[in-house]
This record gives sequence, structure tokens and C-alpha cells, in this order.
Amino acid sequence: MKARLPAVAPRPSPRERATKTSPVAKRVLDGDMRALARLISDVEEGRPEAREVLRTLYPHTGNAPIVGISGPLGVGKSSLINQLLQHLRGKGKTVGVIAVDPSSPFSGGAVLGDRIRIERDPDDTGVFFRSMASRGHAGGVAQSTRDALRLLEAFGMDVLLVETVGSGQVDVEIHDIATTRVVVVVPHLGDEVQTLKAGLFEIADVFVVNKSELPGSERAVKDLQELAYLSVPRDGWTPRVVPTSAAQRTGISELWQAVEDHESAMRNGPGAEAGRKARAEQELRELLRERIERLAEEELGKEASWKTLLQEVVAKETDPYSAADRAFQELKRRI
Ligand SMILES: Nc1nc2c(ncn2[C@@H]2O[C@H](COP(=O)(O)OP(=O)(O)OP(=O)(O)O)[C@@H](O)[C@H]2O)c(=O)[nH]1
Ligand SMILES: [Mg+2]
Repeated sequence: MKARLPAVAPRPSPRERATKTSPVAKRVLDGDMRALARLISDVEEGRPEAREVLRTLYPHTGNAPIVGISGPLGVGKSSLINQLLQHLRGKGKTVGVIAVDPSSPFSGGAVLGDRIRIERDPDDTGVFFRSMASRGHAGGVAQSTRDALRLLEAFGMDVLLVETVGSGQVDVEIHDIATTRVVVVVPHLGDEVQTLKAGLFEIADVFVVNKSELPGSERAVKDLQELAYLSVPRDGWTPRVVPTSAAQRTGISELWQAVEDHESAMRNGPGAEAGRKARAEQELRELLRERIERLAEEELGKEASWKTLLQEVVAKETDPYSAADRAFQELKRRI
């Protein structure tokens, strides 16, 4: 007799899969803002339940543009975000904003939160703003930011904005999550622009010269444009330079147009697949590194010879290089 293949049930849609496995995921998909806010806190605190929800929400993510807005302190990033919010709401777009707060989690947290005042109608469910501390994330702040952005997208936000301060490693990591990277400068940054210039063209798709009502802005725009033309285009895109004044509300629609142009160039261009791959690879590597580190720490902690080894280094009976080699060999045997 012929073996019968088991009947194949119709594949559940992503939405069915999500709602079946997690009522919390369903609440996010249904636009429950309190569930969203709580889950973002869970992500920040590194709760495993949040990962579970993210797993089921994953099929609902990956399509919204993520616009990274970075630049030195006080150049007007938050003010620009406020203007962009109004512009985008005017076009009927819903917007999620994550601001990565440079303050330490031990200083009460909300340095940036206090500085930003998002101007919005409190009843408007089309905007969600959240400030996150840049430190104290078990899996790294970049991963928490990715996770929070996914929650915002699954909730139904059309556009995602991320504000980061400065140009340190953490900011670069977060900036790399973005599908369009905006770097904000102001006229007469002086030395700061000189130091920024070196690495600037690798991290920006759009430059904004904000506070452009101040003297010197034309010069700054021209300088940046010259540099942009000289730079090697990435995936066929030459960085755009846009003067704005968040104070006088000028240049905002031009800024958004530049972002949209970049988004569509990337979506339809030859680099689209490569960009998605690069972002996926970076995330996978980070997630794996986190697990390997945790596993290694746990294994080392169990190891009685670890204490002996440490003692030997302190007593200068062995050097740290040989000790690390021995510990590593031991770990490889056990893992
Ligand atoms: N003259 C002028 N001032 C501006 C403009 N945009 C913002 N500002 C002012 O610049 C200061 C800093 O603005 P923010 O929007 O907080 O700047 P930021 O880059 O978010 O600051 P941090 O998050 O602290 O790095 C505020 O006093 C703003 O009112 C502008 O276009 N022109
Ligand atoms: Mg700010």
C-alpha cells in the first residue's frame, strides 16, 4: 500500500501566525498604544518575553523607512524632527520617533527627554515618541533600537525616525540601522566640521545645514556640495545637501523630498539587496556575539581552574596572553 502523505494544512498568514502565538503581539498589531509602550520598556529591560513577541511580529516589519538623524550637540536635530512630524502628519503619514538619550542610566535618565519637547496633539495616535537611554542594554543599544523600531512598525507607523547625538561608535552603530542617514550640521561648525568631514561621507545620504538663517550658511552648503560631488557615489547615490531652518520652518519639505528620493533610489537601485543583506548580517552578528559572550561567561564562571589561572597571572607566574590561550582552549573543549 502506498504511504499516505499527511494532509498539509494551508499555511497560516503572517498575521494569523502572530495572533495565534501571542495575544500581546495581536494587541500591538491592533494599534494598542499601551501594549506598545510596555513592550518597548520590556525591550529596554531585556526581558525575554519581548523577544518572543518580536519573533512573531517580525513578518510585519522591514518595509517602513528608517531615517537616522544624527549630528553634534545642539545643531537642531530635535527641532527638525518636530518640523518633520508636522510635515508628515500633514501628508497623512504616521510617525514613530526614538531618541537615543546620551545620559547614563544612573543619572536619572532623561537628560535628552527633558530637552526635547515634541509638539503634538496628545490625542493624536499617529505619533509615538520614545526616548531610550544609550547605556544599560543587555544586548546592546543598537539591538534595542532595532527592536523598538520593529514594534513601532508593527503597530502601524509609516515612517520611523531615530535621533542620535554625536559621532561616537554607538551613534555609528545606531545610524547604520537606518535606511536613510541624515547628518545635521550648522554654519560655522569650524573645527568640528573638519573632524567630521573625514568620516562624514561614509555615514550620510543627506546633509542638513540647519540654522541656515544664520550668516555663513551659503558657504557651508557650498563646501559640503563640493565635497559631495568629489566623493565616490555609493550605490549610485551622491549625498544631497539641504539647507533648513527649524526655527523659521524652511527647507523641511525639501529635506523630506531628499529622504524620499534616497529611499526610492535604494529600493529600486542595484544596491537594494546589498543594503538589506548588510543590515541583516550586522544584526545576526550582533545577536550571535551576544550569545557567545554570555555562554563563555557562564562556562568560565563554572570553571574552578579559572580562579587558579587568575591567581597565576596576578602572581606573575604566567602572562595574560598564555593564560587567555589556556582558558580559550578549555572553553573550546567544553562548548
Ligand atoms: N537659530 C536657530 N536656532 C535653532 C534652529 N533649530 C534649532 N535651534 C535651536 O537650537 C537649540 C538646540 O536645538 P535642539 O533641537 O534641541 O538640538 P539637538 O540637536 O536636538 O540637541 P541635542 O539633542 O542636545 O544634541 C535650541 O535652542 C533650538 O531652539 C534654527 O533653525 N535656527
Ligand atoms: Mg535633541
